[in-house]
Amino acid sequence: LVVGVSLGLALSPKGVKSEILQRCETYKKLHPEVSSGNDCQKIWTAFEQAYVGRNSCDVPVENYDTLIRAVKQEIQCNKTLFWSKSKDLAHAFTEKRKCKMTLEDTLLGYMLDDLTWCSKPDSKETFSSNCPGWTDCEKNPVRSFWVRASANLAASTCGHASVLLSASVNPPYNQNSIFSSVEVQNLNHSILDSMAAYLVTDVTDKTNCNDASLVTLKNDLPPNVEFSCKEMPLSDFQMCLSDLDKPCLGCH
Ligand code: DVN
Repeated sequence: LVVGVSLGLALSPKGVKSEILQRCETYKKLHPEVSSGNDCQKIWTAFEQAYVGRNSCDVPVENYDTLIRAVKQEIQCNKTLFWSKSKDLAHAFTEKRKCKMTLEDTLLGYMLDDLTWCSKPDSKETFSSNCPGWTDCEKNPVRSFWVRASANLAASTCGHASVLLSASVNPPYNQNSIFSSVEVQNLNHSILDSMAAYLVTDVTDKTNCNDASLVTLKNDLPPNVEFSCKEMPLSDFQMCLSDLDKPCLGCH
């Protein structure tokens, strides 16, 4: 008999706070450049005020503005790697190659990746179970956070940006995705020059860079942001993870 099996990252109420504080301190140790500007306790307070005491289907995206202001981290030009339906590949890549970084490699994304949180009216508590799922209601605390954090990353992205897309999903560029509806919409053409899409193709995939959805992506970009698309066989991508001398995704 197995009693109290915990599902994935379901944490006790105290668990969410201690997990976030611990991740914040870990990140500061791993990235000394953000260490002095960020007070993890202050970040927690700014985070919590976004959703605590609120109905968990009524947390507007703007409620995270205070948190965004509390986290101090400069986004370096040419490094942003967006992804859509390719989270594991993108994270495997940035774990090996520090020339690119995803949202979850920033302090903000690192603290919250894969966590679930919510509260309820008249409560001061944070819960990590029985919270609304991603699609249960639009203004849930988790989705609103990722929308806000994604918009912030996109707006700060400068120089050259990359996006990892998968030819195994149809369409690879989906206008309902966070990448399209939030990130592409928030790019700043006065600081961004170009965007390269890398379409990872598995052996049986038929989709290539001529796919209509990639033309849509090109057209969705702000004016004067140059677009390119490259098909990348999955085997080549895997080579990028093992042979670090191989130039990949514009990294040398
Ligand atoms: O560029 C990235 C990154 O910066 C991020 O913030 O936004 C981009 C990825 O978002 P996306 O384009 O919507 O890509 P996905 O793969 O459709 O969804 C990304 C994540 O959102 C998923 O991994 C889900 O998070 P999870 O459950 O792994 O913590 C979540 N998500 C999106 N649609 C969902 C969903 N979760 C459940 N149901 C859905 N319908």
